[in-house]
Amino acid sequence: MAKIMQTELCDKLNIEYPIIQGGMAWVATGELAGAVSAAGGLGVIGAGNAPAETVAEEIKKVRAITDKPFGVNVMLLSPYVDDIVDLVVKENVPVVTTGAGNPGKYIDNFKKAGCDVIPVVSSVALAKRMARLDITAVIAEGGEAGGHVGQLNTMAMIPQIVDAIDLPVIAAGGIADGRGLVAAFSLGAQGVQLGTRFVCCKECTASPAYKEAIIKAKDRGTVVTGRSTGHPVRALKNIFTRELEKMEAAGCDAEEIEEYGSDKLRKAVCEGDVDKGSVMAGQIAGLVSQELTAEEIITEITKEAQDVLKTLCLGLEVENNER
Ligand code: TUI
Repeated sequence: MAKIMQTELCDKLNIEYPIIQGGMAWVATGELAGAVSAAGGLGVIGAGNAPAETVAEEIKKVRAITDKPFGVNVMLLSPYVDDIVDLVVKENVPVVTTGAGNPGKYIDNFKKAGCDVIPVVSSVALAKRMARLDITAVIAEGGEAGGHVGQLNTMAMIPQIVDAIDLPVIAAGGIADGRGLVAAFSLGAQGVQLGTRFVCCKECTASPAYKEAIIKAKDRGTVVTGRSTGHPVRALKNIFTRELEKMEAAGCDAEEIEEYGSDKLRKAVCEGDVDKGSVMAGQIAGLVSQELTAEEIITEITKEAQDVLKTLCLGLEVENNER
């Protein structure tokens, strides 16, 4: 493996490749996380709104697949968040990523269990606030990402966060291949988090219809709804998002909109209802064209990144010789 792939982040997390799998609610089960970790990346179970017993089963599944490091994503808006934190600590889960809030009050618990904590942030201000905590890195997630998103885009946000904090930064949002990985390195990131690409992974247990909808999606296939409620979410355009847009345009109150959106992700992921369910996916869905195994995805990305770097270096050599 080329040394450039082995970033300080890889050493800290004890992983081979600086590729983290997004901890997507309902999608990121033990099967997916185990496959990604076994392939040398960091697989992450998405706790979402699931109760602790469910997440405990997923942890067991990962441990049956691999003894390599893995993570659990703690979604801080979950009604079970306290139970999930207790579970992660009890199970000595090596890495915790957090989303949709500030994990500050749980950090002491995580550190007692030796967890590496990696919060997701969506602005420089949030990154600076998190950097005061005892954390290992941050995931800076741009608005190209699927699911709950912030306002900034990856390209503009990553270098600003890299300059603002003294911790490794993992880039997320709009990345699905080796070109994206090299771009992230260029912006100063030490790794990438991929969500949409790993939905279309053979080991991912999401419904075939969900995967097919991503594979069929084009560049303009996603939309952000829910800005009026303060919980903007990016998903594939369908009957569900059009209905939400209508409700927002009609000035429906936040409670009614949140109520309409509830349980729709499960409907799409588990039941395969990609018309009336929420098919959360990032803008890079248009680039995802086939279902591969986790190992094939990681091998393809790292090989492509090395080829891109070689081409760039050759270009520089030619330019130097011409001078
Ligand atoms: O969390 C995500 N993506 C998600 S969570 C999710 S489940 C859900 N569904 C509907 C509504 C809400 C959640 C689907 N996709 N990404 C990580 C992320 N975290 N993006 C942005 C943030 C974030 C936002 C605010 C992180 C911290 C934060 O802090 C606010 C504060 O000041 O405490």
